[in-house]
Amino acid sequence: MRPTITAFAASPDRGRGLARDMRVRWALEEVGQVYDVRLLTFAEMKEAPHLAMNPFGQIPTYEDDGLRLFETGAIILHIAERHDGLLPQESDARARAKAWMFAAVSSVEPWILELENTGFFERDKPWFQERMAAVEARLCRRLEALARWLDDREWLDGAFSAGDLMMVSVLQRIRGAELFGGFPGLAAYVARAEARPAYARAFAAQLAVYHASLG
Ligand code: GTB
Repeated sequence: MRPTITAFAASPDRGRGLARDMRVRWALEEVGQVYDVRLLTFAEMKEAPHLAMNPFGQIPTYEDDGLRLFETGAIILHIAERHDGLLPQESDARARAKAWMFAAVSSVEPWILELENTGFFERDKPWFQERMAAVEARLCRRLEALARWLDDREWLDGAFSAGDLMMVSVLQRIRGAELFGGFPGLAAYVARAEARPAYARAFAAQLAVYHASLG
């Protein structure tokens, strides 16, 4: 039985691997699990069958042998628990790798989303410049702490883990932002992760979907 995930039928990121199915594809590739993909239009994401799997009407979801999951953190933790390759065997190291997964989605990603949302939705407000500066400063403090931790480490805690997979997936969202230029260590960390063969296979798979959507 192979798992099925959902993804955009036509991703608004134009195949750049920024939609969140990419991190699930990457995790599945890292552990060598083949999978199927069900592609959804935006309308289908808001219809009852999909809302029964994800109440927020979003992708990705994950189905395997009767289990239905949403939220990439939960999906990737499930994959990592059931296969070798994404979590250390030793229990303390395993707990620390999970801590980095949570750090990615709860201590770093919210500041990145705040930056994006401010840029998208508040640009026309008279207080935009002041707010943007404050949002950037908050994000930079998180990035400085992360860069300090990484220092000359290859990965966050020993071998590459689901913690790195989540953290890199989160950081990719700001790769093009001017402020990320101030963090060459983090850029190199993202590049190291993207050089992994499993990442390349996942990226190619989502890009093929985007190219097919162009008709
Ligand atoms: N917390 C959830 C998780 O981690 O699973 C968030 C899931 C989520 O945000 N899904 C988005 C979605 O379904 C797709 S990835 N959005 C549609 C909707 O809410 O109606 C977010 C995303 C979308 C587009 C780009 N892009 O174009 O660059 C990047 C990321």
